[in-house]
Amino acid sequence: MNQQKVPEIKYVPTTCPFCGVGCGLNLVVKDGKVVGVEPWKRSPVNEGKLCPKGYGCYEFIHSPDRLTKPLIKKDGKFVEASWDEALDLVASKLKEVYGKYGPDALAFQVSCRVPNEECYLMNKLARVGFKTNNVDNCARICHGPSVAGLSLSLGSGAATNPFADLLNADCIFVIGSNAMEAHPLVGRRLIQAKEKGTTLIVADPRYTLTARKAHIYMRFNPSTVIPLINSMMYWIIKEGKADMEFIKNKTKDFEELKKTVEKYADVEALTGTPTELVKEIALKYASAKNAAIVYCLGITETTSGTDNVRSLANLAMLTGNIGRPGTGINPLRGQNNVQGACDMGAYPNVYSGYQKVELEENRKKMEQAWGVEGLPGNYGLTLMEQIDACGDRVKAMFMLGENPMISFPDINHVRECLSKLEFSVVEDIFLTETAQLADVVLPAACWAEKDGTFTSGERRVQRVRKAVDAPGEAKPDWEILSLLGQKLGLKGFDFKSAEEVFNDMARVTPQYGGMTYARLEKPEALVWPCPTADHPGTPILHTQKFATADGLGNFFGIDYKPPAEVPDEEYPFALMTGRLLFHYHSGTQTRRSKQLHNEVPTGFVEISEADAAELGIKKGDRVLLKSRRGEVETNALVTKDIPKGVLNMTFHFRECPANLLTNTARDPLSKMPELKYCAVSVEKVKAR
Ligand SMILES: Nc1nc2c(c(=O)[nH]1)N[C@H]1C(S)=C(S)[C@@H](COP(=O)(O)OP(=O)(O)OC[C@H]3O[C@@H](n4cnc5c(=O)[nH]c(N)nc54)[C@H](O)[C@@H]3O)O[C@H]1N2
Ligand SMILES: Nc1nc2c(c(=O)[nH]1)N[C@H]1C(S)=C(S)[C@@H](COP(=O)(O)OP(=O)(O)OC[C@H]3O[C@@H](n4cnc5c(=O)[nH]c(N)nc54)[C@H](O)[C@@H]3O)O[C@H]1N2
Ligand code: SF4
Ligand SMILES: [Mo]
Repeated sequence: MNQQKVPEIKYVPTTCPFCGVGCGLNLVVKDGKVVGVEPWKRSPVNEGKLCPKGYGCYEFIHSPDRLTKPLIKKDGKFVEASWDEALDLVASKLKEVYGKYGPDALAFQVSCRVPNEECYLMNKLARVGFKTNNVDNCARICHGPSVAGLSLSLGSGAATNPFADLLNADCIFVIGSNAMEAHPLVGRRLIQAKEKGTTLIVADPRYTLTARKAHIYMRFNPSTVIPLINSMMYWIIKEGKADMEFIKNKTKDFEELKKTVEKYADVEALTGTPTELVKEIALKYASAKNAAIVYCLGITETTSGTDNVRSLANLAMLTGNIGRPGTGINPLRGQNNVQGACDMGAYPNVYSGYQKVELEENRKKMEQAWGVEGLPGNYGLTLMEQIDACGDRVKAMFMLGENPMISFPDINHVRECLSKLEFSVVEDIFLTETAQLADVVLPAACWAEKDGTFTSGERRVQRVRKAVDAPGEAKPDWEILSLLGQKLGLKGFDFKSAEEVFNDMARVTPQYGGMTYARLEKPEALVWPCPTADHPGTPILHTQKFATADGLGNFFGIDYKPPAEVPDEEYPFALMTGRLLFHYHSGTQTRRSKQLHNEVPTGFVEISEADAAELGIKKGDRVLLKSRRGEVETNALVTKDIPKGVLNMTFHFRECPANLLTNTARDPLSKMPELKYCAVSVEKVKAR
């Protein structure tokens, strides 16, 4: 009898590379290729369940158009180069710019898609190699206002409670989050809680998939969060539902809040929400024994982002809903490793662990640990400031796993700025729209081809494991940065593994100080803060007191400000932008998945039935959108789900990119651009 050879199949447990929920999964490896995804049931985050992106996450790995060799642009065309040649060029050009213009002429943009080890090394390279704090990540245009706002209110910018803890809530208030599409495995927790008897309230300008799951849905006009929350707080105080004991013992400046919200009894004219409904929801939230707030970009991505976040912190503190199971204020962090990128010090004012660069003791500590002198104490340039400063203050830029030519506001402006640089490097897994503009492109290994850790939105630090080899000569980002550090002649860059980088990071980062790869092996991993080797980790924050200097939570009286650009005669619609279940950001990965592409092959704009009727637009018609910054042609989707006067688009599709239209105006505190609101016009494209 012929013995048939059974192909060897390997299952490699790892963490999903898409959103900040941090689902665990198994990559199925056969003949050196990832051929599928299987549930990893022991993960306490998703218990073996995945969303469509999780199931489709392996399909781009072996794409024929992965970058496989370093590329150098010569006479306007990319030419393949050896690693030595490419890294020598990058090292010499960065040094030349540094020598000619000084440290602030260099800028570093760090991905939230790559493991902690790689974010940490980029922060180290910028600071040790070039003495600059111009290092930032895309949290700036995501939950930057959460980091800023929650730090001001509570002393720490992170989510307060674990996702599974939503099952302990009696009431959950979801605002500006479409969790069913953007964080589906948190969406699952919302549904589980509802089945257990929790009241689910969803507030959103659009009747989203998440809103459809709610007991009570509250529609309000885009960018009117502050009057809405102030009004809720007015009714809570008026009806005697404020938790005066909590306020007295754990907070300060309540009087300032009380005085401010007195002006907001009735806000219907501004928000479009009936006062009776605002009052009903406020009292439901305040009367629950344990109530949790879940929010996302509908709160943060505006010029009042930090104020919106502080308003939500006000609401939680007013009702004593913080520091216990089933309570808290939970920003759903977006990218798989956006929490980590911030933790790792890929931020212009802090080293890893949020150690402020302005404090001399922190600089001394890092100088000693890293074996350097003269670390700078200034606040470096933020993501969008780096773009604006191109050609002026900034002469060279290093973009690691960022695709601003699709994902930053006002793409025409981004292109113009990037073209003014004397030198630019992009390190990515594909030749993106941004990479095409670079002088040097470095090919990176993707998450399935390297070791590392991602920190999810609940501060859970989980392992990423190498399942297959990278294509061609692509290398893990940590290895590329280590080699570059060595080319630059820097000490402390001779790493042989991702684990060595992790250990280098953990010894200077208090919240990660007690973590090792060995300790992260268990399925539940570890949740920071975990300062010592025997510390079990900290799933819930602020249980005794707040993380502020005096231990008290800060109330702020916050007044409404309109968005930077409002509809007028020429541009009569408000444009909101966001996501779809099946696609992820600039689409480099999800658009290469057959399964996901078949679900939604291209973009569209949502328009209300009333507006569509007035403009003679029908479903599927081609329409042209214009703003003060650009124009985009796309398909119309006529729907009941959005209010009149409002349009909604996703930004995933390069053939109809929403960010040609969006506004770069920024929140003064967090420097967040107004991605969720700008004025546009829309017209039907006449058949040619
Ligand atoms: N499928 C998929 N999932 C993702 C991503 C992805 O690209 N695709 N990206 C990940 C990332 S990085 C992030 S940050 C998250 C984002 O997750 P979400 O923030 O949940 O996603 P968005 O689609 O941007 O939607 C935000 C919600 O805010 C609402 N909104 C818009 N304007 C306003 C407003 O003025 N006020 C209020 N209250 N609400 C408003 C929108 O109607 C929408 O329902 O998703 C993560 N998950
Ligand atoms: N209009 C509008 N614009 C938005 C938003 C919105 O709601 N509306 N949301 C904003 C938000 S919240 C975010 S987070 C940003 C996201 O913006 P980006 O971070 O620019 O988006 P991604 O597509 O996730 O791109 C990251 C890049 O990383 C690359 N990459 C993936 N894995 C690796 C790796 O292992 N190594 C390397 N070197 N590269 C890798 C991908 O190929 C991709 O080119 O977009 C923002 N832009
Ligand atoms: S919910 Fe997020 S982490 Fe989980 S499978 Fe979907 S994209 Fe991946
Ligand atoms: Mo994000």
